[in-house]
Amino acid sequence: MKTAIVGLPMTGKTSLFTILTGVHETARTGSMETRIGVTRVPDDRVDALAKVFSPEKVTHATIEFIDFPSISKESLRDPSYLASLRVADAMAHVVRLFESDLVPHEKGSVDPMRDIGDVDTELVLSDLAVVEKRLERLEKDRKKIKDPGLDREFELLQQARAMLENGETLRGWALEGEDEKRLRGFQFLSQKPMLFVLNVGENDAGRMQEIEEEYRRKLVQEGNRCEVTAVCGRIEAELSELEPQEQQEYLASYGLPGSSLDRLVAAMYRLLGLMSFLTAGETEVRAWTVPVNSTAVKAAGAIHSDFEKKFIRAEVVPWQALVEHGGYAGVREKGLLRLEGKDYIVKDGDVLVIRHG
Ligand SMILES: Nc1nc2c(ncn2[C@@H]2O[C@H](COP(=O)(O)OP(=O)(O)OP(=O)(O)O)[C@@H](O)[C@H]2O)c(=O)[nH]1
Ligand SMILES: [Mg+2]
Repeated sequence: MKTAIVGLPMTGKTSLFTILTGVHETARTGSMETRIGVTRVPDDRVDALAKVFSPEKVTHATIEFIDFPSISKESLRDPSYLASLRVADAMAHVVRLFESDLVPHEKGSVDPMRDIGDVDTELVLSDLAVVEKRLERLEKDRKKIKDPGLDREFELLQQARAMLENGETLRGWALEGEDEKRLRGFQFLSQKPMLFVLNVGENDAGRMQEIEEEYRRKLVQEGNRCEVTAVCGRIEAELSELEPQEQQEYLASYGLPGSSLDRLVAAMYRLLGLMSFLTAGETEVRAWTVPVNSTAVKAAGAIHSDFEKKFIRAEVVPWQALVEHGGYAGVREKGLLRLEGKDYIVKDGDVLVIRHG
């Protein structure tokens, strides 16, 4: 899972990247260069299961974060910048809420809703250019070749153009099945799920949850594939040098509900409709990320494509039960290990043992 960290200049993108990945700022060789870091998704369940099984290997889910130079008309014309942005699964737009005389804001004042609108407008204009170019091409091709596929693509792109010309992003566009496949290859920027990361000033750290709620009301609507999370970049960058226990105490003293990593990852999972199931044994304890409402056979496929093809049954137990009863023998004795078929809907935190041919 790749998340692009984007935003206007001096909003705290690199600070956030460092907090999330532990990768520190290094000199860039080119002004359009991106940096990649991998983050282990924090998961208490994995840690608890690892205590029970003492496995050789413990594997958390991971998210790749990419720190992008600030977004602008120029950067969105740079081919390598665009190419890296297109392959991202989601964007995290770092929005500046902090005031600072030492750090000038590109637009002269702090105005989060203006910045959100401006960045979205750049994404929309970039997509519009792609749509118009393709429509021109299709216009010519459709005169020469009769193909219902091309006709449908033409229709869909006209709809896209209407939305984009109206200044709307494509995030709320519910495309399904064949239509979704037809347009997938364009990797439209304004269609990517969007997490707004509010970078709150240290004086407002205590009001972070309140601020997050306020912006959630403004920005998140049913089906518009947006989420909001607040962070305090300055404080957390300083805390990242401390031991986890100390970090927790500091965060609590600022009235912060957990680290930004925990909250950002949770928001990202909600945004993308993801959950985790687990596998546990003496060789490995591991978290696997799948879409919410995945069936047992799809979950098996996430582990190995052969498990999906040759799926017989899944043994399922909630992770708490496995921890509480000290392993499989314990839960089997209590009758807590259930046998489920292909169509079983896997739940967040289920531990699965896949029986396959
Ligand atoms: N006061 C305050 N300063 C911050 C905060 N977050 C970042 N800064 C400062 O803002 C400046 C820019 O931070 P970066 O993280 O480099 O921002 P950026 O968005 O990566 O900047 P560019 O890549 O240059 O566009 C640095 O001097 C940071 O110390 C914050 O929450 N509060
Ligand atoms: Mg930066």
